[in-house]
Amino acid sequence: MNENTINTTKPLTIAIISIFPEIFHAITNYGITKKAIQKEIIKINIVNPRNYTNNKYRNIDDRPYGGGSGMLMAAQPLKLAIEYAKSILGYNTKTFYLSPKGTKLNQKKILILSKMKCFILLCGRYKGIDERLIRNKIIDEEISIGDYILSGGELPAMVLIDALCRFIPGSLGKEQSRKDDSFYNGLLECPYYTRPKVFDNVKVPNILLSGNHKKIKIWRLKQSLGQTWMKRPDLLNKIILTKEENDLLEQFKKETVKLKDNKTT
Ligand code: 4H7
Repeated sequence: MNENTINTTKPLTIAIISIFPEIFHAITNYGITKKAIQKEIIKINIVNPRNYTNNKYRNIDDRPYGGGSGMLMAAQPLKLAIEYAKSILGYNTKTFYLSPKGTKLNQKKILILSKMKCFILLCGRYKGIDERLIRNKIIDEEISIGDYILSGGELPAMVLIDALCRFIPGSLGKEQSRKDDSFYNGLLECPYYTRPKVFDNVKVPNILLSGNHKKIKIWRLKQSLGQTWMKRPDLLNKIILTKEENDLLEQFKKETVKLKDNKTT
């Protein structure tokens, strides 16, 4: 696309079902996610299911059948909130439920989501939701952001949206490139340094001060491969390295062994 081309792509619209709409100020008011909204790259609609309760006190929680501690989110107000979101976004819009039982979110899934036109995120609170929303397929998919327990689905929803924003063309400025992101090419990022040249007796690697951009690029790729090998070797099994990348990694390994030897002797 050049500057004469009109970008007719519509914003990716995300409806969020949550009883705490203000929490989302964290992404609507700060940083790259705020910019993405201002530039109409993404659009966020928050629906509070409390507005769909039918009791005087606007209670959304209720006791679980069979007893036990804690409360559940009742099915009816959540169903109505989802239906309202669908009346705006379209009746075939998919609904994702952020839950510890979901399939684990990763960069590949984020890429798939970033190409969608719209979707609904349901944020659970209390002990979660009435199981019939899942059994009746009102929820299309359960997504987890990792194996740990949180008190609500709002943070996972924001994690998902933040990661997704980085994938949509136009959301990142010139200074932040998606290509530099860890995982973009399946590798971790290279180390970065800024001023001063010496900090706590540690000098910035000479190559970065050399001004030789071709060499710097190769050094960064080598470090990127090395970081991945040292910190997340499992990631290397998922990608195929070129001959050049393989050679660079071998060089890195040799140098690292040398460093280790120096330390111990
Ligand atoms: C759905 C069902 C997501 C949402 C249950 C959500 C972790 C993740 C929640 C629960 C989440 C994740 C209710 C289970 C409170 C734990 C103490 C909200 N936690 N909860 N219980 N990993 N919590 O993506």
